[in-house]
Amino acid sequence: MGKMRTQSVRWRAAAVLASVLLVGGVAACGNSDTGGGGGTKDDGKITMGFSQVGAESGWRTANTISIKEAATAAGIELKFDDAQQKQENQIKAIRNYIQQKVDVIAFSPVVESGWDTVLKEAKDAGIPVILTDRSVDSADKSLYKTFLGSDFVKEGKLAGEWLVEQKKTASGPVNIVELQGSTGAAPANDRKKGFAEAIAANPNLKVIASQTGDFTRAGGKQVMEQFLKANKQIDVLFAHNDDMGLGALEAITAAGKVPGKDITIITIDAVKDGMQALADGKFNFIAECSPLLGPQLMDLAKKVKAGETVPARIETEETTFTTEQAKEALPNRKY
Ligand code: GYE
Repeated sequence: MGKMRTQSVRWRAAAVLASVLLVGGVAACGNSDTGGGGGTKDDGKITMGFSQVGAESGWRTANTISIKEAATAAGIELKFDDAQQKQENQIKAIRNYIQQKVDVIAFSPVVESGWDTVLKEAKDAGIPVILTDRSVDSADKSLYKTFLGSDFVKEGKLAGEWLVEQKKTASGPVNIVELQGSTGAAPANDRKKGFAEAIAANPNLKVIASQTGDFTRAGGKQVMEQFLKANKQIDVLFAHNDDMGLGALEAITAAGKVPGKDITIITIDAVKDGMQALADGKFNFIAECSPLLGPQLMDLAKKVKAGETVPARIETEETTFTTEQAKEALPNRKY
């Protein structure tokens, strides 16, 4: 099992590398879409303006590193902006990139709604946009070229299905508290939805409290403290990411309860600290969400710049982990 996983990860890495090399070659020989008439006005060098959500979690840190490293490896000049979890900062950054006439704009939208105007501005300026990690709810799909990222509904479902299986013999109510991600963010909306759909299979499973912890450790700790104060019996915590779960561990321990035993803990992401908590038995289950989107993003940028059509949706490959699987995977975990 461990070997097969490692092999498939290696195979995937090799495939990504091969496609990067291949596309790199194509882009280098192809016409520039700005030169016209087969001219080679530019030297094939691509400038990407990237607007990142923030630095709220271990996932985000790993994602930022992946994007910066992949840009360097692909020979793409990267302009990078950290929006500190604020949509207005992202809009500002995107407008700057439009003014600077970058070749491609990529961004991970902090929330789903409210992007039409700025996306239209990019389109009118002839600058292609790639959505990465999180998507937008714009009805006009021509406002962006593609969306590269995870299926967040599926992640929530996998988390819920595991719980349904664990509690299938429960004869009475199972009280669940939920730590939601940032309000309005696609992964918060979708993980909530997927989880709710899955646990509907057993009417004993009830979400008795659900609040945002903003995807941060501090948020997770603070909201879990409130949950513990307000609710006598909490059987399960579902946290929309590892960081909030890690923050909640402190609150649970401080309340004199044993995480992973008195309260079953399910999270999403599978970053190193989360995997360690799972291996230690403090978490019980993690649905993986891969932050290593950099190489595929650069590959897409080259294709889009070369005028190639790309799939409208590219889904990240992911898995799930139990304590045993976390112990096995941890030594090779990259982030
Ligand atoms: O799960 C969380 C981060 O958008 C998938 O954002 C990402 C989420 C990730 O802050 O840890």
